[in-house]
Amino acid sequence: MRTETIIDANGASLPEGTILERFRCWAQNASNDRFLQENRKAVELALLIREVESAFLDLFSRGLMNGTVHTCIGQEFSAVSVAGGLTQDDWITSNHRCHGHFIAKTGLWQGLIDELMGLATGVCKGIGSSQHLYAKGFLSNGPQGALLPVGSGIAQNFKMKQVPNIVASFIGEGTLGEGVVYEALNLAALRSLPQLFVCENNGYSQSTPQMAGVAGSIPDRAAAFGIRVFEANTWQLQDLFDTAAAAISYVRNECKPAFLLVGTYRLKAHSKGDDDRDPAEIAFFEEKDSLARLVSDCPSLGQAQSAVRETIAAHIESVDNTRISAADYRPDQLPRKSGAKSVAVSNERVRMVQAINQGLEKVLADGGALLGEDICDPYGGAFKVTKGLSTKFPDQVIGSPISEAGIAGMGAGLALMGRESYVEIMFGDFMTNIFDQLINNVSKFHHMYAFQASVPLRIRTPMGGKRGYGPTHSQSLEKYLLGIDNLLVLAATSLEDPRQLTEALSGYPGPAILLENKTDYGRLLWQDKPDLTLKKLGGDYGSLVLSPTRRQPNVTLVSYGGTARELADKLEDLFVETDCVAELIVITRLHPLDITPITRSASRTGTLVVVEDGSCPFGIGAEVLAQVAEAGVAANVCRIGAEPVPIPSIGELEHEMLPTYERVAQRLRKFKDDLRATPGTPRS
Ligand SMILES: Cc1ncc(C[n+]2csc(CCOP(=O)(O)OP(=O)(O)O)c2C)c(N)n1
Ligand SMILES: [Mg+2]
Repeated sequence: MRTETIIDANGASLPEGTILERFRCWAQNASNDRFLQENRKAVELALLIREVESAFLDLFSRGLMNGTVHTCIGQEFSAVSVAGGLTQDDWITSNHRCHGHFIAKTGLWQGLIDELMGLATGVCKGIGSSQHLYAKGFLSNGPQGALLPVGSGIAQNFKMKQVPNIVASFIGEGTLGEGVVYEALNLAALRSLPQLFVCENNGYSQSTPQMAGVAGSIPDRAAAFGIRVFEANTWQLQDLFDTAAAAISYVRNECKPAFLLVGTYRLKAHSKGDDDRDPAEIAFFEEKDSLARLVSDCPSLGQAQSAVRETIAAHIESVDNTRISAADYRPDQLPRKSGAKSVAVSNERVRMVQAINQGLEKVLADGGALLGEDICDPYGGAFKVTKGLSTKFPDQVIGSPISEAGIAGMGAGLALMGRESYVEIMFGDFMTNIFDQLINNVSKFHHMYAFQASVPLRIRTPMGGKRGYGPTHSQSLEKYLLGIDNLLVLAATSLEDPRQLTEALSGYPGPAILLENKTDYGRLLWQDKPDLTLKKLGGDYGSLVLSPTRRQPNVTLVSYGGTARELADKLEDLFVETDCVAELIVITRLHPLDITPITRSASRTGTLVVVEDGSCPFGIGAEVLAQVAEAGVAANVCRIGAEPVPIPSIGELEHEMLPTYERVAQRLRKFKDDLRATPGTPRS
């Protein structure tokens, strides 16, 4: 640790270990005289960025803009040096401090201004505003680190297409605290992806100085993955531009990731006005600011700055104040229609696991990608669903390290580039690890990027217990995954050939989750039984209805996935044991739910029982019953699910905690007894 005392411009001493102490030697030694002569355009671009952002601060201070704004004033040359080396077909993924990256890459400064003003002429129709920008070759998002694996996916797509393009992914040094950063670095290094990680170290993460937020060495982090590190700063401009160019050509020519660490300083507050930094420190860097110095040393640049300022002001004066309407904004990508016709289901004699495998093979044959942990041959996945696929499609089946968020993001990047991508999460329990990708990235891209982006990503995962795997490998977490905007959730069941689902999904532009069930994998697909009729209702992902052929149903039983199959297998036993003649409605599309077949059946039987795999509170049953009530159907209702406790490994105890056939039958008997004790009106 250096102990040199820092004296500010007024002779006051600053505490040791400050950012000023760390960064000032770069700023002090700067000399950019020759840089301007050869890089006039780059300097003018930096000026444009600064003037646009200065206009933003002005508009915000006058209450003419909504939300927030993070300016890169003082850091502009970082964006300009990197974007200058990129082609139109290269991509940038960026963060909250994205205006400089955006203007430098796309040139769309007017659309950016309109965006922040919330106008329909904005690059994202005013929907995303400052942090959520999209244009060909560019996307930014606010959650720190979340776009890094998406960038890895875009880079993976370039590699698969064998085009010489690269992705530059910007983060700040504070974001080095996020785990997903390391997942992306690892994935990019392992897969040798053309991705340049650009870390803009401005010494602060919001209010937290680097010393309090980043332990150890920044370059050593990337080097530990075998990633080549380049370092420069925004005070030595020639070196910055040379280093950025060298890093870009390394990534492009070697098709390998690199890490570019750019020392810099933001001269304005973190966002609009939050700044607790030492004013003497800010004054020091203002005085050393490369752009201001170039302008003050060069009168013609000063004139250029005034001209840009006027052009921006004129643009702001002349904007068209039209805003996107609610009607234009509202539509999502989710399928909601259900067809009126139903068809009899007749399945091939094949096991569920093979049928899923064949569905995935078709996806790959059509150019899709498959990512997951341990999915490659000879292992073929923890449940053997992907067996043989990596041998047949070695370039499209990507075995990954244990990085659920990383591969979900990578799948999103591939999907964003138009490649249908399936990601296998080995156990449904680990869907928790991909929540940020689901909620803040893939489900949002379509709307927040003003309908310019679609993400045909499919996340497949086995849910469920009854195999003794214990508390963290047996859960049915679907209730946490349902109701996410613009995220389709399907539940496969061995009652129906799962290829129907993968085939229907191949034409679906949005993101989807495909839930499978561990107990279902080994089952033969449902085969006709004498006294039961299985029909599939029309429309994509239509529900299934299993009805008794000779008796009149007196209970509507609703379930999905492997449990639905278990109940279907025992429907006759259920009658014998409980006197319930059940019509079983099997929901395939869990979200958005098609309530019609359920209301139709429940209004005939007068009794509705929902069986879900997870625990009942705030679950699928609650949603079904709410929608049935809203539809005005009166019925006696009952929910059956797992006990609200972690699932134990002990065989017998596990079965007591889960909605097995035995527990469903037991609960139904009690329900009927209760109804007999209080006859009369339906209890919904
Ligand atoms: C996951 C997440 N956590 C917290 C925030 C709130 N936040 C926005 S910017 C920021 C600081 C980021 O610091 P750094 O990565 O150094 O970038 P800089 O702002 O310095 O450019 C924080 C904490 C966020 N956007 N995302
Ligand atoms: Mg920072």
